[in-house]
Amino acid sequence: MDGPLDREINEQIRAMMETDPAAAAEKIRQCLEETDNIQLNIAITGEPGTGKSTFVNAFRGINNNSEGAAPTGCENMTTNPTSYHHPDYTKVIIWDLPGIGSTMWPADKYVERVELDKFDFFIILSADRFRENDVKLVKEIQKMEKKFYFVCSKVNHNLRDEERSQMDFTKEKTLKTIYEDRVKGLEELGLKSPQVFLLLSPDVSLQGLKELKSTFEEDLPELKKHALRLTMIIIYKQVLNNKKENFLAKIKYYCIISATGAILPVPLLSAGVDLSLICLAFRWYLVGFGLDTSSLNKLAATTGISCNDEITNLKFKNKLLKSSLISKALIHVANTSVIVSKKEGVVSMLRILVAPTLSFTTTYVALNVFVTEFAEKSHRIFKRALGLNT
Ligand SMILES: Nc1nc2c(ncn2[C@@H]2O[C@H](COP(=O)(O)OP(=O)(O)O)[C@@H](O)[C@H]2O)c(=O)[nH]1
Ligand SMILES: [Mg+2]
Repeated sequence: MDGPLDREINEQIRAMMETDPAAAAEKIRQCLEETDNIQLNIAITGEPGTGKSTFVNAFRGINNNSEGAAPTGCENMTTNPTSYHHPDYTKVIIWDLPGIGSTMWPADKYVERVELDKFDFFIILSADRFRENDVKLVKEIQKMEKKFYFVCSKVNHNLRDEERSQMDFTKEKTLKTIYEDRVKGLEELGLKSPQVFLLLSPDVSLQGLKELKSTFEEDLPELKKHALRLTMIIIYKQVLNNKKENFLAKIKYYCIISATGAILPVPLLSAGVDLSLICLAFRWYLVGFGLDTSSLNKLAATTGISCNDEITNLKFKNKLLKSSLISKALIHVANTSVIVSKKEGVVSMLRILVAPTLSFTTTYVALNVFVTEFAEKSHRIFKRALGLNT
């Protein structure tokens, strides 16, 4: 499955992310303006038999028996995710997914096996009240910060049942009750203003589907942009992880230098070596993760974020972070020395004997903290720069 952008542009942006995150952010900003070029992969999901394949057809404006329609009915269960282009919307691909909770697609394996994370937007079909599997899907989608519509299919069956059992039955009142009940179910899961649509039957001309389509048309540009932003954040995270791995792999060399300095029996030399190394590495990491002042200024300028914004404020937080992390590292040295001296009692001898390990550990801990925290911070800032809340 292709991502929201052509492979070539994706690779171009990835390369920029490695060397110049601000330039990558600017390129992404340009891509966000051309929503026609952004692909949106929509997954139609839910339990088996809820009308997913029928919905795929209706959404594409065709009937179940039209040519090229998704196979429907209990004899034509969807066995693998199958894609369909939408005739009216450019770069919108609809994926008819197998039902969650069937013998072939058990609920506990569904998310991984169906590769739910590859899809950008979800339409969950349910032929009744919320079930455990629907909740599972909603939670997974929320975890990925993606969006979804909830579609209640076969509502004509609910209407028929209510009509039989209620003396004062009216269609409007029952539809309102069903709608409110489904919305309440989603709100109880912590969702604000969930988008719920009722489908009375698979008829392509019916009201529920018309409403869904007009909402979708309105939402489409924003859905595409959201999909692009999320994908770019995932790529950035991969780039950051590679950088992190590289930096972490080199830490042991710094630690050896630090430990070598530490065995020299000159008072305070080891702390001096540790500290200057730590400061040097700190600077490399800042630049490497695009957190130095000039990179942050460039990012702020390209993303149009004002001076009072969080991104600019982070520059000041960096300064604080710098002092607090370094003092943390020194406190670590101090604490370790105290523990050793109390236990053994022969402070000066042990100071020389244990110094290499001590210095090694201190530098190791401090540099690990920097790399991990900076990677995390860089990820948050980039997310923010692309307009996603952190
Ligand atoms: N009454 C009614 N039947 C529907 C509706 N949607 C689908 N069906 C029927 O339900 C059966 C299963 O539909 P299908 O699309 O294959 O379900 P899937 O397994 O979720 O893909 C088919 O016979 C459809 O005609 C609906 O909204 N109302
Ligand atoms: Mg199906």
